[in-house]
Amino acid sequence: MGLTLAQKIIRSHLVSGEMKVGSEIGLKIDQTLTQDATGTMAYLEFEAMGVPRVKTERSVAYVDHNTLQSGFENADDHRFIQSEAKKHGIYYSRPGNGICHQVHLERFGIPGKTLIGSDSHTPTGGGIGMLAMGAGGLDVAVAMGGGPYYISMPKIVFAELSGKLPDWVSAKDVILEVLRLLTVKGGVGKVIEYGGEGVKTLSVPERATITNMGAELGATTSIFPSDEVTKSFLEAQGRGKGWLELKPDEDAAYDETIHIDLSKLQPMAACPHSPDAVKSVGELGPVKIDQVCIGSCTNSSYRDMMRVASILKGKTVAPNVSLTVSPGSRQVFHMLAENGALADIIAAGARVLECACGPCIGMGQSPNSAGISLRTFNRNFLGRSGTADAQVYLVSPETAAASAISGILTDPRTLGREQPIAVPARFDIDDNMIEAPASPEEADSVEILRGPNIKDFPKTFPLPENIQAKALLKVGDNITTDHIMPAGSKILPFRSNIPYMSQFCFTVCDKAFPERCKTYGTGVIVGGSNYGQGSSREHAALVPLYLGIKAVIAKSFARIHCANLANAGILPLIFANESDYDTVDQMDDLELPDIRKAIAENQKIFVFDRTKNMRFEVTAVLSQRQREIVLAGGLLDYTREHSGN
Ligand code: MIC
Ligand code: SF4
Repeated sequence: MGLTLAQKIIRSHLVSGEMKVGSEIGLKIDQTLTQDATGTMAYLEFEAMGVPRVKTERSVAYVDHNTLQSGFENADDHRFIQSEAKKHGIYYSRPGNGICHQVHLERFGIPGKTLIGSDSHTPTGGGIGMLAMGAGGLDVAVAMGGGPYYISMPKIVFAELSGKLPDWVSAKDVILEVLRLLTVKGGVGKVIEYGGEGVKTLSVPERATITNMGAELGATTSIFPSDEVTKSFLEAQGRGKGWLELKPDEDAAYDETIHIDLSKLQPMAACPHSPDAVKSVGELGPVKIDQVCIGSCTNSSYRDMMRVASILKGKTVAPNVSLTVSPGSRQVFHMLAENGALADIIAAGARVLECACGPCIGMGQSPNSAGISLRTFNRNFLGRSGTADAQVYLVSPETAAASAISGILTDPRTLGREQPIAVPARFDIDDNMIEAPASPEEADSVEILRGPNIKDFPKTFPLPENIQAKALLKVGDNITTDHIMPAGSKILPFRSNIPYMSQFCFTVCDKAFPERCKTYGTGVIVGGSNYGQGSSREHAALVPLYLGIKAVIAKSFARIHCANLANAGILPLIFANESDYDTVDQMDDLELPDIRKAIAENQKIFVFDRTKNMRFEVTAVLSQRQREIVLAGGLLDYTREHSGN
């Protein structure tokens, strides 16, 4: 039996385990990336491991998230990351050079290689045929040190594309359709592998929009074949040498198949507050809007920006709308400036922002009270924009630009004939904002610049013999890491200061949660299905660790967060019978007797609810390796124990 494309890359990088769906496999990692909001912690962890120089083929540190410098913290962290990169053999993409995923695709990605990044949208690299996955900072630190990255062997879903997109319908509408079909948990444990005749009609940036937002499906990653289209993209980036053809075997067997006829798609929008609450723009009708934000790692390529510029040309943004535009990279930004498209964007009244994540992560541009914001981004979780009662819709650049002019949600197909936007034969190539690391000889003399904002890693504990704690919080389904550890301009600068961050933990759901944790000292969280979906931020595990959380009992977990919990030494447990979720209440007294023994010996685990006088069974979502990690008190302790440091 033949292999799918993802299976071929897995096989060529397999260092441990068996390629049997659901079993843990270890993969050799060729490239890593970090961004600044997760990077500070990842480099502290890398330092703690004591490896002097990265062992990957290429590691890159980007600064793109925390770019609003309203105090010393972010600037200090940038300098810290810059010095870490220089010392340890990592390329450093300076602030202003662009969003990690966009720049990595342009300048570093290579078909057939493995990439992990401390950001959940790392699968953007699947647009050029990489096996690219989001991971917690600690896992990225281990990979930088030459260690494998562990995942459960995924199922492979064949997403067969046929036809060609109609005018004004674009890649964003494709992935919104996939989200409508599969939902935010439909991709858990799966790789979405695109194929079929429709693939060749999509450019690399369009493919990257689709793989980027595969993160919202909860998928391990998404991947496109590497074909002639990939080759021309890499050649236009002056990197044609890295190209190789990659496709599945003729007789590859897939676990599931979905079909999408591109020619039948229409402009779509994900409604508040979930990326899978998808409706067609036509169905939603002329919703009056207050803000439009164009950019983010999903939709900020040269192609997208040129499309936006062509729609805005000669028009003015509606008086009721504030329009922001953030190009994805300095390469894109510079090309828009050179060819005059930027002038069209400025003349229309757009508020042009630097090439960074910006409003996508609540770094400024929060909408007005109860404001309706259309965004070309990938997440519209409650409160993420920085305005608690804002209503965020996720749309394509075409829909966003058309609506910015009309002031109401507008189907771009009303704009007349679409002019094609060609992928340039040559992009503007200039890596002057990417700093190379010091040579191994010079590395010793590089001083690490550490600001006062950097506080210690939270204290870890080996798994105790017994856990006795209250259920300090009970939450429902699809809890995101933005609920657990909110982001935004006020909190993000403190990513290396866990004690400070702890006062915001879960406050989106329950303002009193951090205080309650302090009062009781230890606790357990009870969650619904897909607990921890969304970002890769390990802070959503490290902060609960700091607050004394010993276990999370949920109906199911999102992949990256589940790994982050284990890495932090917190037990991820699932209800053996989901109906038991209904019987446990917040503040019930729970007991997990002999839990250390049960984890070590892989025995059945029972939780005693002393308040209800009942017991229920749970299962630990842990591989044998992760059991040892949790017993040791987390991945750092485990790594130290195993390396003898
Ligand atoms: C996000 O989009 O939520 C982020 C901010 O990029 C996160 C990483 C982080 O929290 O720093 C992600 O997607 O992993
Ligand atoms: Fe940045 Fe938004 Fe992309 Fe996250 S989703 S990497 S915040 S642009």
